[in-house]
Amino acid sequence: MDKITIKDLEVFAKHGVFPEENALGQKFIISATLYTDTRKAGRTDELSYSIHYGEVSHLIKKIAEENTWKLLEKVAEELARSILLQYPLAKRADITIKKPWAPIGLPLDTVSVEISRAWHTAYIALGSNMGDKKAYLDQAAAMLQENPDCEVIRVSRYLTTKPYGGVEQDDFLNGALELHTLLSPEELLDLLHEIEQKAHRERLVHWGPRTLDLDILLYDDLVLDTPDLHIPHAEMHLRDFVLIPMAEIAPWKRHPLTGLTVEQMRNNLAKQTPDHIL
Ligand code: PH2
Ligand code: MG
Ligand code: MG
Repeated sequence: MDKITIKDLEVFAKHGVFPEENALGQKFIISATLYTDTRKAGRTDELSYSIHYGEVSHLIKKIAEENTWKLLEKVAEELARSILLQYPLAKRADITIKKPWAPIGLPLDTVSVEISRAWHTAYIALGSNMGDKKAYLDQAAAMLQENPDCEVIRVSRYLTTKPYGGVEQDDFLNGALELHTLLSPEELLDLLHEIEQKAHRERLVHWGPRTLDLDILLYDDLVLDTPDLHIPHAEMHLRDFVLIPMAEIAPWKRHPLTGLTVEQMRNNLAKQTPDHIL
């Protein structure tokens, strides 16, 4: 992607672990690279199609000077987040923050922290088979939208489905949504668990009845397997109650391991097994 770079902006601020740093202040040197598509601005010569680097420079100075944090990590994180939230055209922000006068007592040039932060696209499966199922799914979408680091882009229609997986239980209401988020996969999982908890979900029977189940299906084209988290969702290609709502919002989206589109996975599954849709 194209880049807009602010290099070595000098500010005077009070960040630091030592109390004298917070009292006296010192010089910080900040660079920011914003990833954005400049094509339209390039073709039209219209600033409104791009990001005003002057404005961003002043935003960086303001945030750095009006706050006092201990860590360069924190300053960098806050700068990246503010830029990504305030400038929708910025898809990714790389921030470097250097301290040339760090009170270390050794002959070094600078100490610095460099981070890269971005908007990510995730697809989430929604399910409920207890109580007011529609209200639980609606509430989940609303709570995601309310989170400042998340933006719900599209929500599928909901469909009533027979339980899949052998446990004798009530029918489900299922759906899927597309989310833009600044959260990491682990943070997103924590947020989904928090929302499930607020829906009074109790984990009694594995795969048993639930007021609300929120699963990460895809996160960009990431492949990630940890004890707590499997992305892409290991069974998404086997679940019509996932693929049908997904086919409504992103039929062209490819599974990062098999290369199959949602539409193709849906058609393959339909050939193999009778569906669970009621
Ligand atoms: N979720 C399960 C197990 N079985 N069946 C349907 N129809 N819908 C679900 O969301 C569902 C399921 C485990 O998460
Ligand atoms: Mg599930
Ligand atoms: Mg789950």
